[in-house]
Amino acid sequence: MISFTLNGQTVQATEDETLFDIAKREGKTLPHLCSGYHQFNKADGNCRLCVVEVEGERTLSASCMRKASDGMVVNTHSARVEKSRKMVMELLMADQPTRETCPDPKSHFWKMADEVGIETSRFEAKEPVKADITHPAIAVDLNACIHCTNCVRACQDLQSNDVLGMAARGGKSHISFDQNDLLNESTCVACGECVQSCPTGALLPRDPKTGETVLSDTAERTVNSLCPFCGVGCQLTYHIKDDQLIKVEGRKGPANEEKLCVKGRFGFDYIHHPHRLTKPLIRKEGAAKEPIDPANPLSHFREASWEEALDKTAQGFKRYQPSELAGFGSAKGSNEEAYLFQKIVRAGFGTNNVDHCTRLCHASSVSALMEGIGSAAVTAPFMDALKADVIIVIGSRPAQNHPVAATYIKEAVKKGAKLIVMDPRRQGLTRFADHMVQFKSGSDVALLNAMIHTIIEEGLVNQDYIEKYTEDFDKLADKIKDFSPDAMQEICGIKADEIRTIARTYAKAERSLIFWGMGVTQHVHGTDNVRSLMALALITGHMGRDGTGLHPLRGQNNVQGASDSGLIPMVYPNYQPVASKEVHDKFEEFWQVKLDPEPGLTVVEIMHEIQAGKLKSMYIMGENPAMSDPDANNSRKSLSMLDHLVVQDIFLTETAMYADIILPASAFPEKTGTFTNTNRQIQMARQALNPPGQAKQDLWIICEIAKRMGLDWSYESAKDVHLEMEQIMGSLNGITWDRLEAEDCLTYPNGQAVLFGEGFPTANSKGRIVPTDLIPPDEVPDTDYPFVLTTGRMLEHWHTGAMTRRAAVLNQIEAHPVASLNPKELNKMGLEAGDMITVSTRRGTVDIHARPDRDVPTGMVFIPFCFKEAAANLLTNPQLDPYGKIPEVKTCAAKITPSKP
Ligand SMILES: Nc1nc2c(c(=O)[nH]1)N[C@H]1C(S)=C(S)[C@@H](COP(=O)(O)OP(=O)(O)OC[C@H]3O[C@@H](n4cnc5c(=O)[nH]c(N)nc54)[C@H](O)[C@@H]3O)O[C@H]1N2
Ligand SMILES: Nc1nc2c(c(=O)[nH]1)N[C@H]1C(S)=C(S)[C@@H](COP(=O)(O)OP(=O)(O)OC[C@H]3O[C@@H](n4cnc5c(=O)[nH]c(N)nc54)[C@H](O)[C@@H]3O)O[C@H]1N2
Ligand code: SF4
Ligand code: SF4
Ligand code: FES
Ligand SMILES: [Mo]
Repeated sequence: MISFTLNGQTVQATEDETLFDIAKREGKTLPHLCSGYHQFNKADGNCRLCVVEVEGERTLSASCMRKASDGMVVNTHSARVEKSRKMVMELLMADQPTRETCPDPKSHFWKMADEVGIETSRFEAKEPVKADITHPAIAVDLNACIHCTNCVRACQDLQSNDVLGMAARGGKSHISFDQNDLLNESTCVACGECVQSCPTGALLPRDPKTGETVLSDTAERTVNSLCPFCGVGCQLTYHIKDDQLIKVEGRKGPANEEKLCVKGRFGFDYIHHPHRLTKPLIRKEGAAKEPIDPANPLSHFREASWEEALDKTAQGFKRYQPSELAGFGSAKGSNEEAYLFQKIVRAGFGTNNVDHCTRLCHASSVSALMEGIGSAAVTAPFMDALKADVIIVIGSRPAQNHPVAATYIKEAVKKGAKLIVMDPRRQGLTRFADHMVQFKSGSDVALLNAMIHTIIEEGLVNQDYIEKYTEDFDKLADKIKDFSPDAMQEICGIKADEIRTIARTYAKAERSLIFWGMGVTQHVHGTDNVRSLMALALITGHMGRDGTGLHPLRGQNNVQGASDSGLIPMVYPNYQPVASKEVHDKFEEFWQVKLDPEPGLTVVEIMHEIQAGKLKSMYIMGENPAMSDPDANNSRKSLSMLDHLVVQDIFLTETAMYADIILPASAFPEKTGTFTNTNRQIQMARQALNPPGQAKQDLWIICEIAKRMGLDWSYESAKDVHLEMEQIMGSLNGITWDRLEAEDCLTYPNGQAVLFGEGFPTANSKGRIVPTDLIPPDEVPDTDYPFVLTTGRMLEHWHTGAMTRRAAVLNQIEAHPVASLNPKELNKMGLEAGDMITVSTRRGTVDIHARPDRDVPTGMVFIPFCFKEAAANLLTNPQLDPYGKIPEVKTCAAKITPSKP
């Protein structure tokens, strides 16, 4: 600690605090434009508005750059300082339109002008330039730019998107997108970080509906909450006027530090879409179950009162035996909703047939991780990328699907970490990668086992770690003999030398961290893929220390929490096995009901059992299986065969069209609850708005159905539910509702970010190494179906498109269904960008626009599953991984023909 004089007062500080921060802490925020306005990794010191006088020094100092030192005497508002600030402000104002003609009269800039006491400038104005309103989300008017470079640093340092820069020299220098491109034609990914950092209004957000710019201070109120989309769990602030969301800004959460991506920042308006369900709907007597006429989607339904809809819902469920009922809960809902949903199925329906989209997602990760190390959550948070020396990203495209997590990986690379990307397709992280390992799809085990072979053969294993913390290394060492890089190179398409190089790089590093995603899990051998990744980490001891470990990137905003809360057929909340008599008895006692002793059915099994006549009725909340389950023709047939289907959603989804009763629910900003991100961080979301029309809170709806099924429930709020969860979920130890309210974010278990430094939660505390064999994909290309079809996501759209295709900005950026192919394949077929093609597999056919994409290898076609007009899942293979029961949606055989005009 040091001590110095600030404006006549003695203050204490540390040596790394800046004078700006100390003054702020002491209650005096100094005028500022280039620093302190937005969260930056480092201050810049270029606007000179924050200057202070240090006694005995000839020049004034920028307080945002200057550290305090012992005994220094600082004055923040001396006559010299005031005079200098006025001059600075006048010079900056010369670069501005007048307050009346500028883009944002209430901007931070004008607040600073008022604070410093400057109205007009005596200096010459710069040449006017044309505003750029080509982008649907961002309006650019560089007439208001003061060259503070906040946006450049936001784009480069915070997001590592590297679109914005300064071009030209001297008086002609200016902000530029790429090579001075229009924003819409640049490589901008619309994360909006630059917009949030701009103090003048030169960059402003646009209203998604009207395109008008949204000025500072428009909001009547703000609410601190979370992003509703992905598992990164960005904290944000909703800005509200006239009960409409008008703007979203990033907030300083531990997982995002104010950063957001295009969906979180500009994708909020789906909640105000006219398609929102606002009244309960009941299928008309005698109306058929086939899909509804798209032009008149409500024709099969009539409006109903809540009383009638809820009574009919519960009476319907009561007609069936427990084994004839099932429920799909939601990873978009809160922990409290997930807990109540699994409870109503278990305690009210009397069955464990309750599952959710994790089955299509990380089920294979969960089965491998539970088997090997007794815990399925990540062992380290993604921010630990910054502490790693080597990072592997396999079967995952974080720059697109976890964009804010990706910023940490990109930053790590800039600071010297080595990045190995392993994926059949190139991607956003490729340009940061030291090794882009573009291997053959479906050959992960071959590639990973060849790496393990190298590590064992070259003695790069961590013998101490293996002895202390693992078992069955011998079995692996024995099995791996067949997997030399030379033997595997043909199969995986990567040269033996390259395999050896990446194996050494991973093994020899002090700290290596592995991220993986759906390219690893969504295969018939998904569990084996994860077992191989785990073996890599266990034999090298890259586990349990900062910057090491295993991070299966969780997808949905609450898929971690929904799983933790028990939306899984074989386990109760906190992974307590249904099959254990002790656990079963404990829950019977705790809930005071009779419970089914048998584990339930999984998502795809449920779809099959409907057609076998065993399942008759379902409750589906916040999932869209008609679009997200594999082999959609078949899953839609199953949905149509149900006697009694109740769908609780915010839109009339493709799934809801098969419903007998549709219950209009609350969207994310309309409710309060806790959500768990991929880092095991439990965070508080707060209600910003009321649901529209007669739509109701999800929690209320579940409770009302439960009451009508004879359950004696009296939860008034999410807090009541959380209090019950705290009693039965050990993982919530110390994580109380009140603490979450106050602190916004708590990590489980016990605040530990990195797990397993001292062994694993297994019977003998050791991690089990499970050797794997080569299993080919269930369907490989042949002469009839020569292409590999792979499916997945795009940056702007969320899964089945239910939300994002109703978000104006997102749907303008990606408006039409596209299939991506290598340009060489398009040339071969004589096709151009945008031409229609027909893609078919043994299960279905879609007509779709062709998009040339060099990231896709020849022989492959990629289709995202967000477009209902060309639903990718009409094509996919429902074949399951035997352990995780996850379908192989990442690869099947397809043929492509140009569509007939
Ligand atoms: N924008 C956006 N973000 C999202 C989502 C969204 O819908 N939209 N969804 C969220 C959810 S729930 C999830 S689970 C995550 C998913 O996020 P990711 O795991 O990144 O998902 P995908 O895009 O499906 O596929 C990942 C990668 O697998 C690769 N791949 C294909 N076949 C193989 C293979 O055989 N081996 C390997 N190693 N790789 C292969 C693909 O080329 C692709 O790059 O994203 C989350 N974030
Ligand atoms: N071909 C192919 N298929 C896949 C995948 C793939 O890579 N390829 N990936 C799989 C993966 S990883 C996943 S996670 C699944 C995702 O599959 P789903 O979970 O079925 O997909 P979403 O579109 O996210 O569905 C969410 C639904 O919840 C509704 N909703 C949103 N917020 C709320 C709310 O607050 N309350 C209520 N009641 N409803 C709400 C939305 O309108 C939407 O209908 O898809 C899987 N399917
Ligand atoms: S929106 Fe994001 S990617 Fe685009 S210029 Fe701004 S900071 Fe860069
Ligand atoms: S990274 Fe994920 S959580 Fe963050 S803003 Fe984007 S979609 Fe939302
Ligand atoms: S805020 Fe310190 S120099 Fe700009
Ligand atoms: Mo997912």
